Amino acid sequence: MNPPVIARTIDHAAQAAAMEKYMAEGEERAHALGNRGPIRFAGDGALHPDIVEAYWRCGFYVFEGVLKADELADLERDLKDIMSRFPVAKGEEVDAQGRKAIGVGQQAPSLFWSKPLADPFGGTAAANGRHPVKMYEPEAAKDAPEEIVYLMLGTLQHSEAALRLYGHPEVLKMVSAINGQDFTPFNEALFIKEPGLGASVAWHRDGVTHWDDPEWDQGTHGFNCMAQLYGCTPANGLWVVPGTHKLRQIDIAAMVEAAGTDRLPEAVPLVAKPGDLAITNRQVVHGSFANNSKDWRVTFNFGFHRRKSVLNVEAGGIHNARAVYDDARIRRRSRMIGYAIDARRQRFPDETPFVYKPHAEAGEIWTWDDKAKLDVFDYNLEDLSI
Ligand SMILES: O=C(O)CCC(=O)C(=O)O
Repeated sequence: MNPPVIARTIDHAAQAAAMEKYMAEGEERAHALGNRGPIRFAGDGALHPDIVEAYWRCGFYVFEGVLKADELADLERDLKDIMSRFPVAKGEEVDAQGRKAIGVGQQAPSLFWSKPLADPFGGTAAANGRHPVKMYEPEAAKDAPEEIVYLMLGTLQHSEAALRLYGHPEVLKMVSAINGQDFTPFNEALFIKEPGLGASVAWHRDGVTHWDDPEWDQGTHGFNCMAQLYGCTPANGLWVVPGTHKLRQIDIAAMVEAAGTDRLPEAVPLVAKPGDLAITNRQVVHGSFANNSKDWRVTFNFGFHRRKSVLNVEAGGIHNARAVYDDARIRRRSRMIGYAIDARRQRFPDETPFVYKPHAEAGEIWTWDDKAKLDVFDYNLEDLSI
């Protein structure tokens, strides 16, 4: 038997008009939330209570002006270097200059490819099926490449600027205020949303463990820091459904069904300028549309957990192989924080470096040198995904 062929025509012009209206309205809602501003600490060193309140109310916060011009220039130089080292095409082993390409010879997950403006995960069983609905896929230009890299994992081994950002003292102080002084790493990712090409990331929330844990709460799955190299707009940035990080159960497919579109009516865009750094709760419903705009969006993404959310927990399967995250595993993965702090100290000697309490208590000293550079190869095999 041959199943019936259902011809589905997409009215791209109507979609584009609806999207424009949605973006304008979403931006207005985003600005009314009151969850943006510089990183501020109260007199006793705690994160300013207004920030803490707004973050937990919304599930995300945009810290303005965190990265200064010199750091942005370093990151941009490394981004260009990284992109020049991508394979010439999917499945190839060399870059455009004939060098061994990034990802070749690595065991750890590295590059993720997509057709231009497509949604590679939505509506598939990939990543534990956590992206239940396929997003709208605009038409890409006829001369667009067959496939593009839109995501790279394990960023810290490919970019010293990204490593130094990971050791940013004010950012780590903020992380420690939210996740506790014994916070742990999660993983690091580079999202590249190139104009007219960048893929969509379908609506999802990140956590895959702990949902039935009696001690579960709004912060159980930690959060991601999202540093913006070029800023982000409603057209190319992340969208978030505020408050959904507080819900144990949520049916994303039903939300899309009820809306009759992937333009979820309660969602707001994360709008940022170059150098802003947002934090996004991993339990909040979030996603991004294909970048059909004229603007680049490049996010240096790095996440952190509360120690109790990962210690002796068996997890994995999405970013790293399934394993029990015992104390030794967490300590080993946390060396990246030590290397980052030291790499940053070398580049920005006038800053006061962050002191990571677990290292201080254990008397561990991490030095960013030639030996360390070899030690970080494939470090993300030991990510702490939950
Ligand atoms: O930046 C994006 O477009 C997607 C980010 C995301 O889904 C995540 O960090 O979990």
